[in-house]
Amino acid sequence: MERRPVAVAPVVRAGLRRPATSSTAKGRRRWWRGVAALLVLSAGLSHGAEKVLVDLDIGDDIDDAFALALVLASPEFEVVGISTAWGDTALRVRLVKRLLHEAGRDDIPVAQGIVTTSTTVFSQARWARRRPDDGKPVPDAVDFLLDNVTRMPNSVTVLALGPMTNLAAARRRDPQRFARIGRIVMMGGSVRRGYGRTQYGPPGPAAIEYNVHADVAAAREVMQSGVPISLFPLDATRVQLDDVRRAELFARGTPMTDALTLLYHQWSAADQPWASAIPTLFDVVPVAATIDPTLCPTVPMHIAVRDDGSTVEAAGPPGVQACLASDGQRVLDLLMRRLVGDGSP
Ligand SMILES: [Ca+2]
Repeated sequence: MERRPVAVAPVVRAGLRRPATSSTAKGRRRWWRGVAALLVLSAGLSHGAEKVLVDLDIGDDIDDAFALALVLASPEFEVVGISTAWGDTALRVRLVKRLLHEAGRDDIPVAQGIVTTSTTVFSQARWARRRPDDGKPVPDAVDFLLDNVTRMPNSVTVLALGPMTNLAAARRRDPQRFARIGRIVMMGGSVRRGYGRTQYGPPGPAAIEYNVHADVAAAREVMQSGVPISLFPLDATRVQLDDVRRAELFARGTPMTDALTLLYHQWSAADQPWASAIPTLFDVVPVAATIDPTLCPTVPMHIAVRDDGSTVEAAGPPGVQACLASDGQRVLDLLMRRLVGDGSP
């Protein structure tokens, strides 16, 4: 199982080294102190999962559902909460709650983001509506974000997998508290490569990417916020879930893979502009790369967000760490191992 490399403090390693004079009482004490320090460190690491808050526009395109499934299947993450972004955020809450229920994770809080006008097809709306509204109050996503980063300053990673409307609103409401976000891992933008139906032809030119285009001002504001940002643009995220992997995943028969199967079929049958049998798992890439950064190495860049939503390299201090090329096959292998190969009945 992949884990983020963890730097063991040199002092502990040094303390563990059995001293040459171990026959002396002093040497034995030092050795046991080293063992004790390692035990304490190990206990800490077992609880050292990365705190993540996932902000996503699940329900339109299908990649958010796969990304959330990967988050939930990965012990590297402690999910602080999930907030819904863009369009009918209340129905997205119902979708997330149903998915969490299927996964046995009703304990994870779900917050509702800002409702916006959206012309994008909510392809998985029927699955979402099957979850009755439980009538429980749903926290506001902006308050939820600010409250969490206040409670856990500089230690929450926000996985931003949709338009950045909620994040920008949080910054406008309270820039000081917003600055306590540990980092933002963002799917968005297009630097040198754009959309395209094949991964084997010449790369398409940079394009205007959906998450940025949906709310250009918000994307610009978040990118310029000074919070550390890892950016995963179209260049790195056009990873397609092929037929062979889909067949194995959909036949797996866990509650989560069953849910993904139904969501996939609603998505692929919907009357939407990206109609295709093959999902492109944009949002899975930033999640996978947070688990294993070697899947999508980043370089420092200065990205300017233009008024039309294009994101271009520009002169200036590097504001983001951007990944421009991912290892798509390894990303898919990670996803499949986590969703299919977990050994559960
Ligand atoms: Ca998304």
